[in-house]
Amino acid sequence: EHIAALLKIAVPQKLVSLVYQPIQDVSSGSVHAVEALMRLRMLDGTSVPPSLFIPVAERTGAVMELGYWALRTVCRELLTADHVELVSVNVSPIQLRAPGFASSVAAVLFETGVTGSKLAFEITEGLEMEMHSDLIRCISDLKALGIKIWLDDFGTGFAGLSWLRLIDFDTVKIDRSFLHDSDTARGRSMLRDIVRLIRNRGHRILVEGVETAEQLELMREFRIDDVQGFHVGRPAPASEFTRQPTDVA
Ligand code: G
Ligand code: G
Ligand code: MN
Ligand code: NA
Repeated sequence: EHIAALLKIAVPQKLVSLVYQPIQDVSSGSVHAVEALMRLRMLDGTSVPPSLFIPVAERTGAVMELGYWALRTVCRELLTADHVELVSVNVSPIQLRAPGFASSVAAVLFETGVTGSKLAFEITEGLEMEMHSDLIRCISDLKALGIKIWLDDFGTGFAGLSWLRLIDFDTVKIDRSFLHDSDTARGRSMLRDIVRLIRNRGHRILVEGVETAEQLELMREFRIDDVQGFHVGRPAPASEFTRQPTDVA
Protein backbone atom coordinates (compact mmCIF):
# COMPACT_ATOMS: atom_id res chain seq x y z
CA GLU A 1 0.00 0.00 0.00
CA HIS A 2 0.95 3.66 0.27
CA ILE A 3 3.47 3.36 3.15
CA ALA A 4 5.16 0.34 1.57
CA ALA A 5 5.69 2.33 -1.65
CA LEU A 6 6.91 5.34 0.30
CA LEU A 7 9.48 3.22 2.15
CA LYS A 8 11.01 2.07 -1.13
CA ILE A 9 11.95 5.63 -2.08
CA ALA A 10 12.49 6.97 1.46
CA VAL A 11 16.30 6.81 1.54
CA PRO A 12 17.11 8.13 -1.98
CA GLN A 13 14.37 10.80 -1.75
CA LYS A 14 15.62 11.88 1.70
CA LEU A 15 12.22 11.35 3.32
CA VAL A 16 13.78 9.80 6.44
CA SER A 17 15.68 11.61 9.13
CA LEU A 18 16.87 10.98 12.67
CA VAL A 19 16.16 12.90 15.84
CA TYR A 20 17.93 12.25 19.13
CA GLN A 21 16.51 12.13 22.65
CA PRO A 22 18.80 12.68 25.65
CA ILE A 23 19.39 10.00 28.32
CA GLN A 24 20.45 11.26 31.74
CA ASP A 25 22.45 9.56 34.47
CA VAL A 26 20.30 10.09 37.57
CA SER A 27 23.10 10.39 40.13
CA SER A 28 25.45 12.70 38.17
CA GLY A 29 22.76 14.54 36.19
CA SER A 30 24.85 14.32 33.04
CA VAL A 31 23.43 13.45 29.63
CA HIS A 32 25.80 10.62 28.75
CA ALA A 33 23.79 9.08 25.92
CA VAL A 34 21.13 9.84 23.30
CA GLU A 35 18.62 7.56 21.56
CA ALA A 36 18.30 7.86 17.78
CA LEU A 37 14.66 7.88 16.61
CA MET A 38 13.64 7.63 12.99
CA ARG A 39 11.26 10.09 11.34
CA LEU A 40 9.51 9.60 7.99
CA ARG A 41 7.68 12.23 6.02
CA MET A 42 5.36 11.81 3.09
CA LEU A 43 5.89 13.67 -0.21
CA ASP A 44 3.44 16.38 0.93
CA GLY A 45 5.52 16.94 4.08
CA THR A 46 3.22 15.34 6.69
CA SER A 47 4.96 12.89 8.99
CA VAL A 48 4.21 9.21 9.53
CA PRO A 49 4.75 7.90 13.09
CA PRO A 50 7.19 4.97 13.61
CA SER A 51 4.36 2.93 15.16
CA LEU A 52 2.83 2.97 11.66
CA PHE A 53 5.83 2.63 9.34
CA ILE A 54 8.18 0.32 11.31
CA PRO A 55 5.78 -2.67 11.22
CA VAL A 56 5.34 -2.13 7.44
CA ALA A 57 9.11 -1.86 6.99
CA GLU A 58 9.55 -5.11 8.93
CA ARG A 59 6.95 -6.89 6.81
CA THR A 60 8.34 -5.71 3.45
CA GLY A 61 12.01 -6.00 4.39
CA ALA A 62 12.59 -2.26 3.93
CA VAL A 63 13.77 -2.21 7.55
CA MET A 64 17.14 -3.60 6.37
CA GLU A 65 17.96 -0.62 4.14
CA LEU A 66 16.49 1.85 6.65
CA GLY A 67 18.50 0.23 9.44
CA TYR A 68 21.84 0.51 7.61
CA TRP A 69 20.95 4.06 6.62
CA ALA A 70 20.24 4.91 10.29
CA LEU A 71 23.47 3.33 11.50
CA ARG A 72 25.56 5.13 8.87
CA THR A 73 23.81 8.41 9.63
CA VAL A 74 24.37 8.08 13.39
CA CYS A 75 28.06 7.34 12.81
CA ARG A 76 28.49 10.24 10.37
CA GLU A 77 26.37 13.01 11.85
CA LEU A 78 26.85 12.36 15.54
CA LEU A 79 29.59 9.93 16.50
CA THR A 80 32.30 11.86 14.70
CA ALA A 81 31.90 14.53 17.43
CA ASP A 82 34.43 13.54 20.11
CA HIS A 83 32.31 14.62 23.09
CA VAL A 84 29.33 12.41 22.12
CA GLU A 85 29.83 9.37 24.35
CA LEU A 86 27.09 6.93 23.43
CA VAL A 87 24.22 6.68 20.93
CA SER A 88 21.54 4.02 21.13
CA VAL A 89 19.92 2.83 17.92
CA ASN A 90 16.72 0.77 17.68
CA VAL A 91 17.33 -2.49 15.86
CA SER A 92 14.57 -4.77 14.61
CA PRO A 93 14.79 -8.55 15.19
CA ILE A 94 14.53 -8.85 11.38
CA GLN A 95 17.93 -7.14 11.14
CA LEU A 96 19.48 -9.36 13.82
CA ARG A 97 18.32 -12.46 12.00
CA ALA A 98 19.66 -11.39 8.59
CA PRO A 99 22.76 -13.38 7.60
CA GLY A 100 25.94 -11.33 7.87
CA PHE A 101 24.35 -8.51 9.87
CA ALA A 102 27.19 -8.25 12.42
CA SER A 103 29.86 -8.13 9.70
CA SER A 104 27.92 -5.45 7.80
CA VAL A 105 27.79 -3.44 11.04
CA ALA A 106 31.55 -3.92 11.42
CA ALA A 107 32.00 -2.61 7.85
CA VAL A 108 30.01 0.55 8.67
CA LEU A 109 32.16 1.13 11.77
CA PHE A 110 35.34 0.68 9.74
CA GLU A 111 34.11 2.93 6.93
CA THR A 112 33.15 5.77 9.31
CA GLY A 113 36.04 5.31 11.74
CA VAL A 114 33.69 4.96 14.72
CA THR A 115 34.45 2.66 17.66
CA GLY A 116 31.74 0.12 18.54
CA SER A 117 31.78 1.05 22.22
CA LYS A 118 30.04 4.35 21.33
CA LEU A 119 26.99 2.43 20.15
CA ALA A 120 24.14 0.61 21.87
CA PHE A 121 21.53 -1.41 20.01
CA GLU A 122 18.02 -1.42 21.50
CA ILE A 123 16.05 -4.60 21.00
CA THR A 124 12.32 -4.58 21.71
CA GLU A 125 10.88 -7.57 23.50
CA GLY A 126 8.11 -8.60 21.17
CA LEU A 127 5.93 -11.61 20.66
CA GLU A 128 7.47 -12.28 17.28
CA MET A 129 10.97 -12.68 18.66
CA GLU A 130 11.90 -16.28 18.66
CA MET A 131 15.05 -17.41 20.32
CA HIS A 132 16.87 -18.51 17.20
CA SER A 133 20.40 -19.60 17.88
CA ASP A 134 21.66 -17.44 14.99
CA LEU A 135 20.03 -14.42 16.62
CA ILE A 136 21.90 -15.13 19.85
CA ARG A 137 25.13 -15.65 17.93
CA CYS A 138 24.60 -12.34 16.13
CA ILE A 139 24.20 -10.56 19.47
CA SER A 140 27.42 -12.05 20.78
CA ASP A 141 29.24 -10.96 17.57
CA LEU A 142 27.91 -7.41 18.08
CA LYS A 143 29.10 -7.47 21.69
CA ALA A 144 32.53 -8.55 20.45
CA LEU A 145 32.58 -5.32 18.39
CA GLY A 146 32.09 -3.41 21.67
CA ILE A 147 28.44 -2.60 20.95
CA LYS A 148 26.20 -2.53 24.01
CA ILE A 149 22.94 -4.44 23.83
CA TRP A 150 19.88 -2.98 25.55
CA LEU A 151 16.44 -4.49 26.08
CA ASP A 152 13.76 -1.95 25.09
CA ASP A 153 10.15 -1.64 26.31
CA PHE A 154 10.65 -4.17 29.11
CA GLY A 155 7.34 -5.32 30.56
CA THR A 156 5.16 -4.76 27.50
CA GLY A 157 5.33 -8.23 26.00
CA PHE A 158 5.49 -11.75 27.28
CA ALA A 159 9.02 -12.52 26.14
CA GLY A 160 10.97 -10.19 28.44
CA LEU A 161 11.87 -12.83 31.01
CA SER A 162 13.04 -15.31 28.36
CA TRP A 163 15.28 -12.63 26.90
CA LEU A 164 16.76 -11.91 30.34
CA ARG A 165 17.53 -15.60 30.75
CA LEU A 166 19.35 -15.87 27.43
CA ILE A 167 21.10 -12.56 26.84
CA ASP A 168 23.38 -10.53 29.05
CA PHE A 169 21.93 -7.07 28.37
CA ASP A 170 23.97 -4.07 29.42
CA THR A 171 20.84 -2.01 30.14
CA VAL A 172 17.17 -2.84 30.51
CA LYS A 173 14.73 -0.04 29.61
CA ILE A 174 11.54 -0.26 31.66
CA ASP A 175 8.54 0.76 29.57
CA ARG A 176 6.97 4.09 30.43
CA SER A 177 3.62 2.50 31.32
CA PHE A 178 5.16 1.34 34.64
CA LEU A 179 6.17 4.88 35.51
CA HIS A 180 2.73 6.21 34.67
CA ASP A 181 1.20 3.61 37.01
CA SER A 182 3.54 4.71 39.80
CA ASP A 183 1.08 7.34 41.09
CA THR A 184 -0.73 4.52 42.92
CA ALA A 185 0.64 2.33 45.74
CA ARG A 186 -0.06 -0.77 43.67
CA GLY A 187 1.79 0.67 40.67
CA ARG A 188 4.76 1.71 42.82
CA SER A 189 5.14 -1.72 44.39
CA MET A 190 4.98 -3.31 40.93
CA LEU A 191 7.74 -0.99 39.70
CA ARG A 192 9.79 -1.73 42.84
CA ASP A 193 9.57 -5.50 42.21
CA ILE A 194 10.58 -5.14 38.56
CA VAL A 195 13.52 -2.93 39.50
CA ARG A 196 14.64 -5.49 42.09
CA LEU A 197 14.45 -8.32 39.55
CA ILE A 198 16.48 -6.47 36.93
CA ARG A 199 19.02 -5.17 39.44
CA ASN A 200 19.57 -8.60 41.00
CA ARG A 201 20.49 -9.85 37.55
CA GLY A 202 23.18 -7.17 37.26
CA HIS A 203 21.78 -5.00 34.45
CA ARG A 204 21.82 -1.21 34.36
CA ILE A 205 18.26 0.16 34.62
CA LEU A 206 16.76 2.95 32.51
CA VAL A 207 13.21 4.19 33.04
CA GLU A 208 11.47 5.80 30.07
CA GLY A 209 8.77 8.46 30.03
CA VAL A 210 9.94 10.66 32.91
CA GLU A 211 7.79 13.79 32.43
CA THR A 212 7.91 15.60 35.81
CA ALA A 213 10.37 16.58 38.55
CA GLU A 214 8.35 14.41 40.99
CA GLN A 215 8.85 11.36 38.79
CA LEU A 216 12.58 12.09 38.58
CA GLU A 217 12.68 12.29 42.40
CA LEU A 218 10.92 8.91 42.64
CA MET A 219 13.53 7.45 40.25
CA ARG A 220 16.24 8.76 42.56
CA GLU A 221 14.58 7.01 45.52
CA PHE A 222 14.40 3.80 43.50
CA ARG A 223 18.10 4.17 42.63
CA ILE A 224 17.40 3.99 38.89
CA ASP A 225 20.61 4.45 36.86
CA ASP A 226 19.30 6.36 33.85
CA VAL A 227 16.17 8.25 32.82
CA GLN A 228 14.72 9.40 29.53
CA GLY A 229 11.59 11.47 28.88
CA PHE A 230 10.16 14.89 28.22
CA HIS A 231 11.40 16.17 31.63
CA VAL A 232 14.99 15.47 30.53
CA GLY A 233 14.52 16.47 26.91
CA ARG A 234 12.50 15.94 23.74
CA PRO A 235 13.89 14.39 20.58
CA ALA A 236 15.91 17.00 18.63
CA PRO A 237 18.09 17.13 15.50
CA ALA A 238 21.79 16.18 15.61
CA SER A 239 22.90 19.82 15.60
CA GLU A 240 21.61 20.12 19.20
CA PHE A 241 24.19 17.56 20.31
CA THR A 242 27.17 18.06 18.01
CA ARG A 243 27.97 21.57 19.28
CA GLN A 244 30.84 21.56 21.74
CA PRO A 245 29.68 22.63 25.23
CA THR A 246 31.89 25.73 24.81
CA ASP A 247 30.03 26.80 21.63
CA VAL A 248 26.97 27.61 23.73
CA ALA A 249 28.55 30.62 25.49
O1 G B 1 10.02 8.14 18.34
P1 G B 1 8.89 7.50 18.85
O2 G B 1 8.46 8.35 17.97
O3 G B 1 7.50 7.40 18.71
O4 G B 1 9.34 6.00 18.47
C1 G B 1 8.48 4.93 18.68
C2 G B 1 9.18 3.62 18.50
O5 G B 1 9.50 3.38 17.12
C3 G B 1 10.54 3.51 19.19
O6 G B 1 10.41 3.24 20.52
C4 G B 1 11.13 2.34 18.44
O7 G B 1 10.68 1.14 19.00
C5 G B 1 10.61 2.55 17.05
N1 G B 1 11.68 3.17 16.29
C6 G B 1 12.05 4.47 16.24
N2 G B 1 13.14 4.63 15.43
C7 G B 1 13.46 3.39 14.99
C8 G B 1 14.49 2.86 14.15
O8 G B 1 15.37 3.58 13.66
N3 G B 1 14.48 1.52 13.91
C9 G B 1 13.54 0.68 14.45
N4 G B 1 13.60 -0.61 14.17
N5 G B 1 12.58 1.13 15.26
C10 G B 1 12.53 2.46 15.54
O1 G C 1 9.90 2.63 21.77
P1 G C 1 10.84 3.55 22.17
O2 G C 1 10.27 3.49 23.61
O3 G C 1 12.26 3.45 22.32
O4 G C 1 10.52 5.07 21.77
C1 G C 1 10.52 6.16 22.53
C2 G C 1 9.26 6.90 22.17
O5 G C 1 8.72 7.50 23.32
C3 G C 1 9.49 8.02 21.18
O6 G C 1 8.46 8.00 20.27
C4 G C 1 9.40 9.27 21.99
O7 G C 1 8.90 10.36 21.23
C5 G C 1 8.44 8.86 23.10
N1 G C 1 8.71 9.55 24.36
C6 G C 1 9.91 9.93 24.80
N2 G C 1 9.82 10.51 26.03
C7 G C 1 8.51 10.48 26.36
C8 G C 1 7.79 10.93 27.51
O8 G C 1 8.31 11.47 28.48
N3 G C 1 6.44 10.70 27.50
C9 G C 1 5.80 10.12 26.46
N4 G C 1 4.47 9.97 26.55
N5 G C 1 6.46 9.68 25.36
C10 G C 1 7.79 9.86 25.31
MN1 MN D 1 13.90 2.52 22.00
NA1 NA E 1 10.86 1.87 24.59
